[in-house]
Amino acid sequence: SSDETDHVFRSKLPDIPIPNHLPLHTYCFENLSDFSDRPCLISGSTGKAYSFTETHLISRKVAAGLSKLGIKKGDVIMTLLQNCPEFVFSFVGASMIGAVTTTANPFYTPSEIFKQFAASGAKLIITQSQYVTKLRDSDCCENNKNPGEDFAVITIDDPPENCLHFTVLAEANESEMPTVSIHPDDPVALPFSSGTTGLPKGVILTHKSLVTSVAQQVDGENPNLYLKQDDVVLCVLPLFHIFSLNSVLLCSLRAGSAVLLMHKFEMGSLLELIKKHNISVAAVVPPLVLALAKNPMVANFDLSSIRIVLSGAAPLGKELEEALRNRVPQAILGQGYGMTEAGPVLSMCLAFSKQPLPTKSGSCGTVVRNAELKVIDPETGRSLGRNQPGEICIRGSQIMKGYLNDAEATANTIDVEGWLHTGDIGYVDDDDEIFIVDRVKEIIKFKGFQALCSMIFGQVPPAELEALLVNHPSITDAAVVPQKDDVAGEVPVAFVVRSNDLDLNEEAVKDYVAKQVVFYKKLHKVFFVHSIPKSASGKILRKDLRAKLATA
Ligand code: AYL
Repeated sequence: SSDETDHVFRSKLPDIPIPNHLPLHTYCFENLSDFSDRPCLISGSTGKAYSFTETHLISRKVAAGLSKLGIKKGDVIMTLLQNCPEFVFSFVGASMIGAVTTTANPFYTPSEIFKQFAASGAKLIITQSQYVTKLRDSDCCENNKNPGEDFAVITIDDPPENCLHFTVLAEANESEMPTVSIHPDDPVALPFSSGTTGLPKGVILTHKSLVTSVAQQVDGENPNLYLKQDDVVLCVLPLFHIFSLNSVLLCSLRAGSAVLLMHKFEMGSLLELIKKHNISVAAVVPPLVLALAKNPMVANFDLSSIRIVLSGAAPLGKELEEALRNRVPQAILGQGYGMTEAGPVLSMCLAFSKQPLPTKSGSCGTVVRNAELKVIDPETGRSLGRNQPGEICIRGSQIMKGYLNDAEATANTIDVEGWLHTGDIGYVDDDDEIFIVDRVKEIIKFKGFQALCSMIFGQVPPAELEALLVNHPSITDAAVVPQKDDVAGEVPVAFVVRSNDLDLNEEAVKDYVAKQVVFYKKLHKVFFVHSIPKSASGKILRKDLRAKLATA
């Protein structure tokens, strides 16, 4: 077999026993009795805290309430929520009855929400009253389904007409929760991602995937990410994204750390909350690192409680890491590298472990344990040795089961030997540290965040924008590629072939797209061309277009 000739990289930490036969909620609360009265969830805005016992109890009530509303094992519910305790109760409650949560971005437009709702087959939405108008928008009801009539809509605040209040879940009788038997390969979470190519797809994460991934981070004698019971973990990154859901929420539940929930990012309140709650672990993304490093306000606040800063989801430059070090000299700074489809964590900084190891600036950490990582030549597929950049592949029980209803995309991502191909180009150095240097996948990553908004991990799938563009009556063909941008890192720009309507100008095309997508997917430029370069098999030659941009 080719395995014999593969260069396979492993963690420097030994493998550990992982109880991934357990359902996710059972695993997360397995050690509950050790910290039952300690704070589990703290709402940043109200200060209200829920202990582990309370969190567990309300989740059981929600499980009973969901079941009373007709949700059964295997059914999908959708959360359209900012970070809040109800997000946690809903996710865990659904898990308890074998239901699956698809997490949607509340900034999405009605049509984006509808696409995820329809594709996931969700039966119920848990949201905030301010988003209900989006569900009533005609774009969201293409199939003539009416919120509140054809599917239940539950709001965590005052329910608008036809909606139910969250108390129908949270005040249900937990003893009426049905007993279901959950298999480790049953799905529990259904985040959406476009992976390396194509449209957004449901990523099936099973109980086994998430238990394995959390264990790889926080379990064992010498956990890779050592979280303690007296830690307060910052949860400002949105829980609808797998970074926050897994490495912040689920890891903290398992380890007994408190989670400080911020429903939106705002620098002033973040700094206040760090001080007030002695936040000790902060999960961040590079744009937030930039804000913490550069915002003059930060200098006036005491950040000495922070002992770990975990950055992930996008590359963190060395200069930026150094600038942050000046603000929090006592803290260990390091990165995690993940991908929704990978469960999500592939690698984590070993300086976060209980017995910390030295690490280098700029590295994304070392492959998590109980997993195998290899680097392959993207042309030949042959595995490469140390210090040679190639496509990163990962294998282990943590990776997704596959894409929902898309066997072809699944087969293109997970090969017959079980290796998940990330579309990221990187190498492993002499000390087993991973460095990401490039990407071969289509995805455009808009980074940054809008003031007063949530943090953005804008995944912009070119195929999604291309599909919208060719739907325009005056556009015959289109291609979308990333363009480098000082602020956002990358922004989407389009090459468009017009039919006969030469009046169609750049602004009109931009407006047409802007109306249909969340703000970070908006086109920044439109170039009109006579044709889109394609390979013999009809694939868009994105490289050629990117090269064109570089010289434009
Ligand atoms: P998705 N450095 C460079 N690129 C990264 C990094 C990193 N540290 N982390 C993620 N990426 C890119 O699905 C990479 O291209 O999940 C990867 O394929 O939104 C893509 O982002 C995946 O984007 C953690 C730490 C989760 C990180 C994550 C990342 C989840 C991002 C849990 O503990």
